[in-house]
Amino acid sequence: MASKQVLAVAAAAVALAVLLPARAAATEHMVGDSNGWALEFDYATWAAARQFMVGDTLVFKYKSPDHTVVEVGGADFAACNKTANAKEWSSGEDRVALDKEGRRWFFCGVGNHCLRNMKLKIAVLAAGAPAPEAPPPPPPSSPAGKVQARVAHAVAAAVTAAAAAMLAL
Ligand SMILES: [Cu+2]
Repeated sequence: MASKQVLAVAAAAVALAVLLPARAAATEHMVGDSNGWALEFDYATWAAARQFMVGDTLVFKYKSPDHTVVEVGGADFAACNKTANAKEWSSGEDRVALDKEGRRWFFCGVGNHCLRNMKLKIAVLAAGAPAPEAPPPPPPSSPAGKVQARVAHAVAAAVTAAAAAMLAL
């Protein structure tokens, strides 16, 4: 029956799509997450929990003109020194493309906000940089391993069915 064959092919396609690892896409980093770009937030800890890659984007969200985003070099960052030629964003939703590898330093250019810790330092990794090693698959005796084995078995069955269906067409 043709509809059965179509179902088998569809099932195999779905199973394969589920199992194929998602390709890492460019990430949009909302600086400070729901806190946005604000005073009294620990951006060092926020940044330490993330990986920034070439092609990603930083989004600084805040109420303009309460804050701004200034980009400087490392020494000026450490000293909260807004240099005359520093790049400064002030839209309230500033998008900064991470278009090159290396360190980037940002702080708020308003008042003493930089001294009040409104500053962000990140390291941008090359787009092709290897991701951290994935943990080894759990042994088949663990519940997760059993589920994995069952899924693999179902996929194998679906693929076999699909192949048989295609041969029969
Ligand atoms: Cu500010």
